Amino acid sequence: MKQYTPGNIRNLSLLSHCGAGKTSLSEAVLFAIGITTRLGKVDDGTTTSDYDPDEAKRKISLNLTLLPCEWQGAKINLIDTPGYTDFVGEVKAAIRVSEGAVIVVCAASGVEVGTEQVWGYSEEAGLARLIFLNKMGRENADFYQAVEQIQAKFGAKCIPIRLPIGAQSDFQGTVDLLTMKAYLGSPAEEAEIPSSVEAQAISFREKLIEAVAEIDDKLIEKYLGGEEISLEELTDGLRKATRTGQIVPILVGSAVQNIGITPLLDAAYNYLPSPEEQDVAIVDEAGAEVEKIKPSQDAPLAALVFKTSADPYVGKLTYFRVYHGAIDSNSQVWNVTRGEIERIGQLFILRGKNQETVSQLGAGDIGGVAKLSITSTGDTLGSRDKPLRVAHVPFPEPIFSEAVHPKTKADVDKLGTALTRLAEEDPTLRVSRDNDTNETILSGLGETQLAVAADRMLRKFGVGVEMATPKVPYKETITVTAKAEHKHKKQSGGHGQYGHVLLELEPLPRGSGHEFVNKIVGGTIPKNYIPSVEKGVNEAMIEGGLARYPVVDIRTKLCDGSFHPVDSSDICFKIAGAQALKKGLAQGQPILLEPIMNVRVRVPEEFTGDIIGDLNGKRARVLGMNPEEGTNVIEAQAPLAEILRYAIDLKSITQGRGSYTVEFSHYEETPAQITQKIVAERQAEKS
Ligand SMILES: Nc1nc2c(ncn2[C@@H]2O[C@H](COP(=O)(O)OP(=O)(O)OP(=O)(O)O)[C@@H](O)[C@H]2O)c(=O)[nH]1
Ligand SMILES: [Mg+2]
Repeated sequence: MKQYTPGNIRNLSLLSHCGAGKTSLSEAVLFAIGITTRLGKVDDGTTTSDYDPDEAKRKISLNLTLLPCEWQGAKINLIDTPGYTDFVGEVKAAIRVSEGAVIVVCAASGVEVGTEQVWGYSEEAGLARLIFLNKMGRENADFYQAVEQIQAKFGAKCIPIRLPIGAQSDFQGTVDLLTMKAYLGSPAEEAEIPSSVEAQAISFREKLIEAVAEIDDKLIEKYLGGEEISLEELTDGLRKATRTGQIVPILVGSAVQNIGITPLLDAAYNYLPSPEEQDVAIVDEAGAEVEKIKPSQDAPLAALVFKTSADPYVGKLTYFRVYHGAIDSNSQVWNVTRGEIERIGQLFILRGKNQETVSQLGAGDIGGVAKLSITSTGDTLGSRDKPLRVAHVPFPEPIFSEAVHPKTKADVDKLGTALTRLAEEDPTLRVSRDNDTNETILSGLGETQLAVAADRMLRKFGVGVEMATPKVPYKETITVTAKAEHKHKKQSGGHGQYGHVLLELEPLPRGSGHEFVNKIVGGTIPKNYIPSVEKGVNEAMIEGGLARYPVVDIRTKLCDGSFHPVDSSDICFKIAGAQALKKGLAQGQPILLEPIMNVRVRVPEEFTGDIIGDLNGKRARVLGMNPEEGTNVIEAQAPLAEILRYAIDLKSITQGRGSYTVEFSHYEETPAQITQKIVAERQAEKS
């Protein structure tokens, strides 16, 4: 591909509810332009976009895919994204590097949960938008009903610029409301507008002209004066209004029938903004905006790394978008985020999995490079002389965790590397180690994402794992003060053993941990043995007597004891300390403590009752509710044990309309009934 100026590029994300047809649409684009010679199918796993074996297997997109193509002499960097909500990290990355979006809506299903979500994300990011009503040939497809619904949800600014000719099995083509020409079949042939849609076409064209005129003072005068508005004026007006988000043009077609595809490219080229029209926000280390600059090719580099993929055979692949300046193959750049030099090898553009080498990529363009050594997702590549930093992708925080259990000994050894690589590829995945439960925890956004991660670990790194709900890190403590004594004494010929301690255990407030206090006076236990007593106590605290969980929130006072001048030793006092503690814990009316989490659930208002009902069933305390723009934010505290799989429950209660965050708050006493159950389980585990 040749070099493109910022004004001659369109970076464009395809966004939708899952399954509305983004991948099929991108496949149709490549076919319509002649980049591919046969139209691949999602259901056969033969599309350019869903090339990942896991995508072909599941028949859904899991990654963002770059699909650049040339149209009207401009480069359109089409980015296909996944619709399934677990993979919203990829959607956010695609949006971050785009100026425009096509919101794909199924003409039969209309606006769905995911449509509203991506509408919200693209609005937040300030993207100019087009809407494509896809699947017009499908059963139940109804263009006019879908348009009505879109306008009800997103406003009257969403306005058709094309109408369908026929629908469902009779879907034949589209009418261009700007030129008032009809196009039939695939490849499309120009025709007269059929009489069946003529009246609709006239009426919708009128609505379109009115909407465009309203935004432009000169045009409104003409319009009200009854003057004809020319095609050029209409196109210009529509371009301005679309770029500022005052109008969102609606187009129509069918990806699998290859109808309405090139008009969509025309609209993207004509109406959506180029990188040249978008000032680049430069941020400081903390991500706060410091200035806005006009993008220019002949300037210091600022490029954002928005994705990294790790393949054991191909190696590490870095995807970046240039905002300012240009980047050259076989050069050196300054990694502004890390303050280090990075060596750049051969640059390329990616189309699906195919790479095409290029010598340079300039402002506004998107490309890839292999085997970078220090750079990861979110970093800015720049110049050392004038380091400029651009904002990171706003990735969501992980909310759903599972414990990862390697299947074999060999898998244990390779697990760490595989998990690190996976987390490098997907910034919404996080790996941690729970030292209380001794489990390796993988956290992400949902069950499917973690299941895909497990598949990838096996396929890419040969590591077999099983995923399980993580164990709850319970703790133990006492509720009353207790005294305990232990004398460790043995006489087995020759040298004897002697250590004797008297402890007093006191309960402390939650979160205090453990305090050891030495109250020995007058040398009843010589000073040099005190650390041994403490060591014994500490070791015994690791497993409490109730259910073998760590003991916390107590003060252990070493009050008295005795020693033997010959038989006493460090080890004897350690044993005495440990044994005394165990006795003391048993007498202190021990209880089990469980972690309590702060939960913030955001749902549309109508689900508030169901959410609270469900939370109550999960032993949660609802602390408050705050209405926020048609949604309700419910704040609650709930035991971790009850909300380990909340992501799944929330999805099913709200059909995916809810979201939540969760963080550790504090430990609390576990109710007696539940304690009994856990104690019984732990006993069964041991035997
Ligand atoms: N009838 C009909 N089916 C379509 C059309 N476009 C896509 N489909 C079908 O809809 C299903 C989903 O299509 P995809 O292209 O995978 O949709 P997607 O939006 O990429 O899905 P995700 O990546 O999972 O979000 C597939 O079975 C397609 O064959 C269309 O225009 N007409
Ligand atoms: Mg897809």
